[in-house]
Amino acid sequence: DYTPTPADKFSFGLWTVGFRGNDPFGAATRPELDAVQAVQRLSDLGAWGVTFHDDDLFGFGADEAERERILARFRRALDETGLTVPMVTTNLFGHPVFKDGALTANDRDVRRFALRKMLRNVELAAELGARTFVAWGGREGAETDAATDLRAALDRYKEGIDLVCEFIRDRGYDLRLALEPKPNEPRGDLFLPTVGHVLAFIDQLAHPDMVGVNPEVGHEQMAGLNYTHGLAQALWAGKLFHLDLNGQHGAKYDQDLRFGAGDVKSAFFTVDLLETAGYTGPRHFDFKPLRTDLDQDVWTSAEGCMRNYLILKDRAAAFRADPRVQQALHNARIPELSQPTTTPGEKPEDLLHADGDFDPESAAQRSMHYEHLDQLALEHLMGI
Ligand code: GLT
Ligand code: MN
Ligand code: MN
Ligand code: MN
Repeated sequence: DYTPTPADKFSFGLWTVGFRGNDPFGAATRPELDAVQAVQRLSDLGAWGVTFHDDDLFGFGADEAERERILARFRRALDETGLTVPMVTTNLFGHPVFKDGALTANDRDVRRFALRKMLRNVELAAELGARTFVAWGGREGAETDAATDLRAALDRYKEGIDLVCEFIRDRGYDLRLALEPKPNEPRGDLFLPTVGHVLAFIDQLAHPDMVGVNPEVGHEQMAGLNYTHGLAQALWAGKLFHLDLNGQHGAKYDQDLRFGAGDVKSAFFTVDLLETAGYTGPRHFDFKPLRTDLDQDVWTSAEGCMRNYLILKDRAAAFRADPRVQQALHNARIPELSQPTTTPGEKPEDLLHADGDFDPESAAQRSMHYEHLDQLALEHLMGI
């Protein structure tokens, strides 16, 4: 009946169910949500984990005593519910001090402040047993290329991430970083805009093994890219450390719809990939309940994320198990793609002179039968 349990490893950001509905054109439509209440409600719904920014929990200016008090209360709620904190992240975008970025701000004092905020939050993440530390460069970017030095910005981005890794190593924490790409919004152009950019950036780092990607559905789709392909390449590179599931309708502002409410066919193949590729990490939702909706409707939205994942998991499994699909996959030569292109021991020199009888004209006459295969996928998705 698609009721989630902690074994499904569903997690939610405090900022998701806690989103108050403010947007660039209008004020909040919902009251503040207490973090302890969020933990309890999420646990009641069958979630496994809760994640947060430092500022979601404490507020930007909280002093040590205030932090301790809030943390004690939060920990009690975690203990009572059994909810885990698999991931923690840092708010380096909300306060006006970060108006020109954090790790890549032109103002060096701001960069040093941002790093201190991050290191402090790494301590908290480790203290709470989180295994992943997400870094979304929300304000790392520009509106005009006159206002930055693009190559220096990348040097500073690397310096910042390297320093956080060094800190984690020095402290001996069991923590990995996951960088979250986004092409734009709130800046005109953000640095590290897509999964591919992040993967290439990681190669330049001092400790590439400690750093992976946190791909978000909507962010790749805002760039017109195929989210499932991005996930697959991150998995292939051993870099899918975490992910943000939500919904988006094409290239427009970041919608952060509940998971499934967007490109549902893409969501079907995303779940199919995660469930067949052996991804064992959190199924983390980063969505914003519609600002038209209040009270219980917020929780209906959270529940919808999990239900949609479980329904799609069910549909994808049915698709894979269907003998007609297996035949169609065979007819489409999918298993053939797993065969290496050369035979063992075959050298380029051998290949150059091989297959003398291959006729490209007749090979071009082989239909791939993808229409039928795709129709079967759609019918399973639609529940026929
Ligand atoms: C913010 C952003 C998300 C990021 C969060 C982590 S904050 O809500 O829109 O995509 O994942 O910093
Ligand atoms: Mn306008
Ligand atoms: Mn996100
Ligand atoms: Mn988003």
